[in-house]
Amino acid sequence: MTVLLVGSPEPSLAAELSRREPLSSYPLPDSPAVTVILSCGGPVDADLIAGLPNLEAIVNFGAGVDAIDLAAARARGIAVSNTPDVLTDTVADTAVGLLIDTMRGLSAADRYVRAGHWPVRGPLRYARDVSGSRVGILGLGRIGSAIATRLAAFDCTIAYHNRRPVPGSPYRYAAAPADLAGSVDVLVVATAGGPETARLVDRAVLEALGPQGFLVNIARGGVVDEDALVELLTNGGLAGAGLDVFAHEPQVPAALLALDNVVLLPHVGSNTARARTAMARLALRNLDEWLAHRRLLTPVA
Ligand code: 8YV
Repeated sequence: MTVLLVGSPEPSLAAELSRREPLSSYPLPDSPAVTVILSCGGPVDADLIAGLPNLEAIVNFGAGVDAIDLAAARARGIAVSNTPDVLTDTVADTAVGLLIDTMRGLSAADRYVRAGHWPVRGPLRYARDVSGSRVGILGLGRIGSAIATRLAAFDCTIAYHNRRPVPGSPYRYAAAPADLAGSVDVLVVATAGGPETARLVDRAVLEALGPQGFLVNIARGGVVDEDALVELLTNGGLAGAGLDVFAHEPQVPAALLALDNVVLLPHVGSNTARARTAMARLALRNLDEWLAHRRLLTPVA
């Protein structure tokens, strides 16, 4: 049985893998031997899946499985696992940090001090309060809920949009993304990526958020119409944005680099030693469970 490694394992996973038998990498001398893929950022597309006639399972390092063609896997009855839960708190912390940085202009203020502007230009213009603000969460899953819990402690008024209302949720449900965007100060994107949510935050949603509104995205760049986002940020159609994810990573639209109302992070949502080690171990536990018992511990629904 051959396990195919797709993508490049980051240090936490590489460290765990170095203690094990080496895995195969593509192109394979013998693709019919492959029964399991270990995916680190993919891509696991329909062509790759079609070229592996005995593929049984795809084990993903990461919660997001948007780099895997789930429809192609499903059509062949191939099982897929991810690494949920172990990164929830870490990603939620990133989201709140990014939101505060964006609304209060902390990174811009840091640049101001470093550039020596303070003694020359004096105090900065006023920023916006996070405490007491109205926050819209797009996607009230595990991570969205953890973000909401944190922001509730800042006395924020929380509303959300989700595929369907979450039973028992204390937060106001908005029937559509544009309704949510139109009723909040900051919209936090926490949905899954992939075809179902592609450009869910389109120009109309961003325009509903409006010149006083902020966008925070810790989900996937493809969930947002990036061209419309850049245009609105550039011409004052949005107050600001905090972005951990982009449509074509690691490329960041050049126009954003010049804007002081934008905070840009290189996809570091889960980037702590604890979270990444836990993700690596959970991915490998899924792999071992499949190899030993044809079962996954954390299958993707
Ligand atoms: C990881 C993530 O950096 O888990 C996810 O879906 O976006 C991040 O936590 C990424 O998946 C690693 O490839």
